[in-house]
Amino acid sequence: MSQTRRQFLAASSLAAAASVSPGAFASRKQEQTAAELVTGKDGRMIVLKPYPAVLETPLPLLSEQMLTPDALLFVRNNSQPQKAATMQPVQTADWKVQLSGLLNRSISISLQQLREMEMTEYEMVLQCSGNGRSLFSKAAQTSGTQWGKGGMGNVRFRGVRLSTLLEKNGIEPAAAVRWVHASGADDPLPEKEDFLHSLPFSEVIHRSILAVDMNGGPIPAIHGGPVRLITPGVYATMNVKWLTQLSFLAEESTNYNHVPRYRVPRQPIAPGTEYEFTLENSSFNWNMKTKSVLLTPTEGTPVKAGRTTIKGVAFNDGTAKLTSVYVSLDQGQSWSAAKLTHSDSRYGWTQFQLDATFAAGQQHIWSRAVDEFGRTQPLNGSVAWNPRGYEWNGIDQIVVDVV
Ligand SMILES: Nc1nc2c(c(=O)[nH]1)N[C@H]1C(S)=C(S)[C@@H](COP(=O)(O)O)O[C@H]1N2
Ligand SMILES: [Mo]
Repeated sequence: MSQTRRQFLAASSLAAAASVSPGAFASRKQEQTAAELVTGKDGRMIVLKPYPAVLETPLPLLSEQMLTPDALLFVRNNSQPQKAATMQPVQTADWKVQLSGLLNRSISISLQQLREMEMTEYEMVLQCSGNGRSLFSKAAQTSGTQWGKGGMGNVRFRGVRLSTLLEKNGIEPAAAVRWVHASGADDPLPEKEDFLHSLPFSEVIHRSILAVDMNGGPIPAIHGGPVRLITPGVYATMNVKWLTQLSFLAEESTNYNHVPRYRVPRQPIAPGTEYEFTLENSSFNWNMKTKSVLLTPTEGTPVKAGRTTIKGVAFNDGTAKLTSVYVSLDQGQSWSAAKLTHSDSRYGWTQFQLDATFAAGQQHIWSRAVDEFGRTQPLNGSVAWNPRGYEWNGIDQIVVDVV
């Protein structure tokens, strides 16, 4: 066990009561609510997996506010520290992040040192790259947890910019550095590797932060506290939780969580095609694709005939502003521009809404976002089908019963 992992265990006494061992679920899987699995989570969340915890947010609950409340933020863990099943912060002052690799010197930064440095805050969409995976599976089965559309939220992370951290400590990466390998203090499941991703150095040096706060307080244990590497605009898998190690290297990692997992083929493939992922023939989940998601009405929940307000959210990778979200009530024959409420942050999501009048029967509702680069959503999201079902961004299409 690593030093930091021991610190984590020692520090998490608050969480001890809530922690559950990996094998404990076989017979009572269905009985445990999200609130029982992760102390402080809202009991209305959808439990996709008990351990490591995977919790999805019901869509209507995301429509009620711009910033997603902590208790409703989705959870996705491949592995997690044993005692992390809580929204409590990890009370440890002696947490350390090692910086090593092709640097003029290696150092170890403590949580306390981080907290004393200049901070940057991002309001940003956190979205699992597997969000919407079950929609790909309609074209051909994909592997992995079959997410609906609620593996996303809009939150604020605050922390120290990577560039600031290096400068203030007199650290100079060698010219050969291309990648930053980030890893956390998870306890991997048997036979699995530690969680690690390589991030492109040139892109993250000014954009990424070593975050210590989320939504105004210390990052909750389940969301990766006390220190999480945060890069706004990218898929959430790259936001490594329980950060303990950053290595500055010339080569990209071949850790199993970086290849073959969390990658998509560089060229389109037909649904159902098998694919041997390599670093060369595939891209790691990175900048988020332009996307809109209808939140209310919600599929499966009948609505009353008459006036209704359609609500949803839209976002992209933060490199261009969202210009429009169009809504169609007739399966794409005609489209109306929805009213937009932008976040103050380029990385936050945009809320959209449109008033409509529904007659009794089946009502189709579609939504499509467009940004300043002209990037939008494909009519058939499965043109981007990939074996692990990442990066769904098809035009959102739902049918609701009007009664
Ligand atoms: N250390 C570590 N970081 C991790 C993961 C993990 O399993 N271990 N899962 C990643 C994935 S796939 C996602 S979608 C996000 C989920 O973040 P959240 O649980 O805070 O919503 O964390 C990412 N960071
Ligand atoms: Mo994810």
